[in-house]
Amino acid sequence: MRVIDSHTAGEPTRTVIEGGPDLGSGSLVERAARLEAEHIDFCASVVLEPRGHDAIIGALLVPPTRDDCVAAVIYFNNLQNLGMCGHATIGLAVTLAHLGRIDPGHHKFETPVGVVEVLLHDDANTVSVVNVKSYRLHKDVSVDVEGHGRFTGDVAYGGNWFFLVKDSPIELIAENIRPLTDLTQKIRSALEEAGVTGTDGAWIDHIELFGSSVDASANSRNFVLCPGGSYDRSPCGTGCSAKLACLAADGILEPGQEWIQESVIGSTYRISYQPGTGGGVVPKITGQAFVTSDANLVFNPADPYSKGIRP
Ligand code: PYC
Repeated sequence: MRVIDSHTAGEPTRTVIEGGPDLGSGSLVERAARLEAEHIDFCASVVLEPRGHDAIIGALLVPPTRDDCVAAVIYFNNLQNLGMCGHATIGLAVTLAHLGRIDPGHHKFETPVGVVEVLLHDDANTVSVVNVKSYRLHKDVSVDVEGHGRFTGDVAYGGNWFFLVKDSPIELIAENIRPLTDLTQKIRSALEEAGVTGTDGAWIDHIELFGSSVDASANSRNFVLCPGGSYDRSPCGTGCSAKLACLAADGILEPGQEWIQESVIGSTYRISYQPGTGGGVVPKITGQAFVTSDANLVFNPADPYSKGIRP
């Protein structure tokens, strides 16, 4: 199985180029459901140890259903599929450029939650993604978090579901990744216990804490807990989209105005939005990705961990 690894602002993506499962025909939503239901061994073997690790997002290329899309992709992590993934979309664009499949310019990718527009800049490492429409569902939802007291945040959609807390009680620095992970996992459990969900009962699987940026040129710093328990090394493309929806709804950021979002490791995205039709925002995320390896995964039937180490 041929894979190309990249990182976007520090967050890794593994794109499966050849050797992935045949998901048959149908819409991308149907094929994504088939990947999750019938090909768990494939997903685990690509992203889990010993070949992968908790933070890797897999990107499976499948035939697009639309003529205007240069690629169709299903993202998956160590737990499940992801509807959209901002950092992996930037990584995918750079990967396709590395393969000579796309040139700098405008392209469209199909994802299970909709079509996203991608601008590959001339350096072939910088990418701007115009994401699916994003919106805030609830403002100021409060939950009691075991050992930490009451937390108030917004529930917003950016291609995935997020709970966004404005003022992190723990400093957002790499040295605090362990306590930040523990706290955000507890916040997520508290939301589950309180029955707080996204639209149609969707699990709020990402938690974002915000605070002041370390670099004075950035507007804010974040820590993002991902569904499988790892943290996002990048400022999280879909998390930035949810943030933009909240900034717009609060009248803090004007359409087209730029915001620089810093991650917990100090990497940045430049982000902005245009108003969405019928509400919400259409986010634009700009970041850089780099290819780190072009490899073949080897599957030996005698290897007891060939299908990944699963707890
Ligand atoms: O960039 O959207 C993102 C993302 C989601 C989970 C990890 N990265």
